[in-house]
Amino acid sequence: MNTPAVPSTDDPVRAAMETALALADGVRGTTSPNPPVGAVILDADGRVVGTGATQPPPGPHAEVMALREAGERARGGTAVVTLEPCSHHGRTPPCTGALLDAGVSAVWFAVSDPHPAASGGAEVLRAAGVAVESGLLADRVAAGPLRAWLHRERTGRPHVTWKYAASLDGRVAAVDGTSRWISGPTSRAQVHGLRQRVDAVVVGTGTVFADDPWLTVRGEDGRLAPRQPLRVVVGTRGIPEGARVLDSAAETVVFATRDPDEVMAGLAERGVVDVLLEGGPTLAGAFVRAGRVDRIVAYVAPSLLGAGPAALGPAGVSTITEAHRWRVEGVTMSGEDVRIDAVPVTGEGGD
Ligand code: AOF
Ligand code: ZN
Repeated sequence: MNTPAVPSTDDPVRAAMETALALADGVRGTTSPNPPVGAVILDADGRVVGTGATQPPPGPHAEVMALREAGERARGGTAVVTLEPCSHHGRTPPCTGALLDAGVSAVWFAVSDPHPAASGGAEVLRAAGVAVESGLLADRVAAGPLRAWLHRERTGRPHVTWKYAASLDGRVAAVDGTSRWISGPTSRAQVHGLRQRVDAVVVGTGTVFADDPWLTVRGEDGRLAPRQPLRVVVGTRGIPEGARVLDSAAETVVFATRDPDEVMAGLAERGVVDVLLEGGPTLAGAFVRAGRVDRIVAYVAPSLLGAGPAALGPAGVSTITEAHRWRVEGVTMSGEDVRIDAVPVTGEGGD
């Protein structure tokens, strides 16, 4: 085929993959248990004639959405997709069939589909005479929109991001228990963005007693977003009547256990892939100890408290050599706060 193996930055295929990546990012939190995928169709002259992203199950896959928009203009064109097109009939017919029916002559995808039933799309397309290339922007796709789903495919468990906001001396509340607001408005707004992109938000009963959090996604105007993540409360203490997590703004489930794996199994059963763990220290300690935190997003505020609970409760460390080791993959300013992103030393990286 004529397309170069590694397109330059001004290449329409590369630009299309950037668009597909952004499209995939835009549907994070809405597609589980399916992966959020983006697709762009270029016509034979390299012009964008269709864009699409995975719809909530059992809705169409990204390729089908993009092909619908492209119509006849897809014939002889190129499909650019963040995930290898599926070759199986699941909730929806195979995307390989849709691409062949549409008459595309080339397909570029970023990441191979590891799902046993859906994989093999590249071979199916090649066998039908379509030029197929893979790997373009694969690292960014795998570390971004596909990160949680790839983790779930690999481990069978949802992906967990532990988010916390602490003072410069690592505390999440003052000695009297007050914690509003440790982080600044920019960080608090970012947290709504994080919640928006996950399937479930998890807290311990201790946090429900201490802070009575609402755990909803709100816009800048304070209004509830149309789609809300599942609210999850973990612990054996029960929840006080009238707690805000029990209102009708979003669905809530309670797990009367302290075992992270019981929680993970329960969430996996519900099709949850991407989890935001929001505290508090006791629950976070249990998750870290069990090796069930896959990424940390820490907001560190330039304030000092001197006393009060630390961000992390007991996590099975009794001497320095037992410390849980993390690799910092990003440090950014968030208003007046510092945001630190970290992954386990054995982790995969990403945003
Ligand atoms: C694609 N494009 O946009 C997505 C894909 O049950 P189904 O039919 O919805 O298929 C689910 C599987 O398809 C899922 O496990 C994954 O392997 C793949 N997802 N494939 O070609 C898409 N979301
Ligand atoms: Zn598909």
